[in-house]
Amino acid sequence: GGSDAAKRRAGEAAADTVEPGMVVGLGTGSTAAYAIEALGDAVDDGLDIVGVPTSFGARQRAIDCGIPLCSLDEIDGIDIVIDGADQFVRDTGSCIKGGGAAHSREKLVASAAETVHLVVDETKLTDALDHPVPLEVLPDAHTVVADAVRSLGGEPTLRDAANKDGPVVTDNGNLVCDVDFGTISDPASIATHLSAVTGVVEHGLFVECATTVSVGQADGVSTTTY
Ligand code: DER
Repeated sequence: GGSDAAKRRAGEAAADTVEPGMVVGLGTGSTAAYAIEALGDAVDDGLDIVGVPTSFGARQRAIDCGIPLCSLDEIDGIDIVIDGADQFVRDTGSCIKGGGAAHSREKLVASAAETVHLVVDETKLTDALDHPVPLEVLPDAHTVVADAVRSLGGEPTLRDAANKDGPVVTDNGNLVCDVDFGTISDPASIATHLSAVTGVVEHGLFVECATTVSVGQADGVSTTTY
């Protein structure tokens, strides 16, 4: 969803904030991809940065764009991570991530980042989160986790792969379960409960995690800092 022009404007606006010498978390998905491309162009023009990819896909994109890379355990923290979202609440900076099945490493990189700059097109904006929440789950645990999330009021669906028989398998070798909670009035409470479910590696509720958001429209971009 969302127009490519709007996604491009958001991604390029975030890339423009990157300073020489920064360590940059590289997000996953089609909106963050525009930021990666813009950073690649800036590196070609002499910008000195190091990227930390949040997924295999982001790593491949960064390699193709010529961005020097390193892993999280080679650096002392991240200056800025630029990443997308499936749904975003502008008032609070909370969002749901995981559409690209990369939310575990995305959340890890975000947790180590000084600035979390989310990039979305306006179709992602909502007043209240009501998008299904992706869970990365240990393969053996998916039926047990399904039962546990039902008792939390969620409706779980194991995420089927598109170009492969069977379920999606993450970069970490786990499965993804999308849980529909309807409208989520208290994201922090659901996040706490999901984190406590045995077998859940990570959930896609990012509660008040954005420090900055760039919202792309067809004819412009607006950036908010929290
Ligand atoms: O998986 C993620 O969290 C991604 O950021 C993703 O959900 C956003 O993807 P998009 O920018 O292609 O909509």
